[in-house]
Parts: sequence; C-alpha cells; structure tokens
Amino acid sequence: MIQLTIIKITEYGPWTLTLGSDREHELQMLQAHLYREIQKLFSAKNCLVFSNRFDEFFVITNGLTLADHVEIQKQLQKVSSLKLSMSIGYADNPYDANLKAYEGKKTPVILDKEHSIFGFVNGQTDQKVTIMHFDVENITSQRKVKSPYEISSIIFGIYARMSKFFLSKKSLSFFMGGDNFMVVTSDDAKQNAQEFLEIAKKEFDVTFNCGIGTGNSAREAVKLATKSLDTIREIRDSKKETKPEIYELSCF
Ligand SMILES: Nc1nc2c(ncn2[C@@H]2O[C@H](COP(=O)(O)OP(=O)(O)OP(=O)(O)O)[C@@H](O)[C@H]2O)c(=O)[nH]1
Ligand SMILES: [Mg+2]
Repeated sequence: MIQLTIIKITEYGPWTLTLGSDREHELQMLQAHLYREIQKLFSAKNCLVFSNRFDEFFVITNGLTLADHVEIQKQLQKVSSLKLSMSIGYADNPYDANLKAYEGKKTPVILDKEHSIFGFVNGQTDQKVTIMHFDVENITSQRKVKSPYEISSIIFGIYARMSKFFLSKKSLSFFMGGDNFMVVTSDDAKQNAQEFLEIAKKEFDVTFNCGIGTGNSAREAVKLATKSLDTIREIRDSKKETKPEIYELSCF
C-alpha cells in the first residue's frame, strides 16, 4: 500500500505575474527554498519528497496521519509566504494513489479546511513501499567522449522513455540528478526492472544498475534501494564474481 501526498502552490500562476517580467531568478530561488524546507520536514518523519516540475511535489507519506500533515503545514506556513495545498491518496500502487489524491482535491474531499488538506488518509495501517534506484553504469567514461549537454540530452531521452514504461506498470519515475532515477513501484519490481534494463540497452545503448528496496517507510525503502545499488558496485569492484544488474533488499 502506497500513500502519496501531492503538494501544490495555491494560485501560483497569478501570483508569479505580480512579480513583473524580471521574475525568473526569484522564482527559481523560491522553488529551491521550498523544496529544501519540504524535504527537511517530511524526511524527519521518514518520508521522501520527489520534486515534480519544480513547483509541485510528490511525497511518499506511508505511515503519516492527518495530524502529521497538519503539523507540517503549520511549519511550512512559518517559512514560506506562499500558501500550499496538500492532497493525499492511497492505493495498492503509486499510480492509483496519485489518482486518489487528484480526485480528493478535485471533488473536493476536505480533510482539514483551515490547512488546505484534501483526500484520503491511510495513516499507520498496512505499510509497505518498494522503490527502485537506477544508476547508469560508468557514466564517467561517457564524459570523456561526449560534452555535458549531449549527456543531459541522452539522460532526458531515457527519462521520458522510463516515465512512459513505468506508468504502464502503474509506477512513478523521478529524475534525481546526475545519472540517477528512482521509481516508486509495487509488485513485480524485479521483473519490470529487468524489462526496462533491456529497453535501455536496445534503444539507448546504456547499461543501468538497479537497486531495489522494500521497507515500511519511503526513507527505509530508498535506503535499502541505494544499499542494493552500492552492493552491485562492491560485487563488480571485488572482481570475484559476475556483477548482477539488479539487487534487492527488504526489511520484511
Ligand atoms: N541523486 C543521487 N545522485 C548520485 C548518487 N550517487 C551519485 N550521484 C550522482 O551521480 C553522478 C555520477 O556518479 P556515479 O554514478 O557514481 O559515476 P559512474 O561513473 O556512473 O560510476 P558507477 O555508477 O559506479 O558505474 C555523480 O556525479 C552524482 O551527481 C546518489 O546516491 N543519489
Ligand atoms: Mg553511475
């Protein structure tokens, strides 16, 4: 079961216009600051924030109650002059959780009017989340033959393909910077990862390593996914056995 909270800036579009045309630098600083504060508050409660389009945030909030969300909203009101809404959804897979959160906001299903919180909360029942950490094998070698912008262009092409592929598996993909991607997923993680590794090789000539982690909070799942990825590197660097491309760890 995945619980997802979508955080959006209220009336952001009209507000940006009030800054005049010389506003882009201000908006970039504001979005970066907001991301920092949101990540700080949610990670302290074992969640993880994915920055979606810079002005909207997807938080995997397994284990968080409505009261936890209210507490974070109060903290955010202190550090930002912008008003934020939160919509919460939960389901067996991340895509459906995103649909429930969307529906909660659109209908709307109000959970806390004063703090602009909408949707459906699962809270502390049935916690299990699986996250994949994908990382390009030896991107450093590419840097020797391709310019920084050419590498970015390849990375974004892969991201587009990855997002489409995993959406068809009801999973959500996020670009984390560098050559790193994370996919919030549910069942069949290993099989889907295997399928995507083959697509990346065939269509982009890129080899990925994939660490998979399952935990009862997003932070724990990501910790295990990254540990899995580091384990692949350790096996590779020890040169004792053939490196696996996928490695899985679970706290269950
Ligand atoms: N978001 C995120 N970025 C990372 C992480 N580790 C490394 N990076 C970024 O990824 C870039 C590439 O580093 P690596 O993936 O270690 O380099 P590599 O040559 O591909 O080496 P291998 O992945 O070990 O094959 C770094 O410059 C960082 O920007 C991580 O755990 N999370
Ligand atoms: Mg790499």
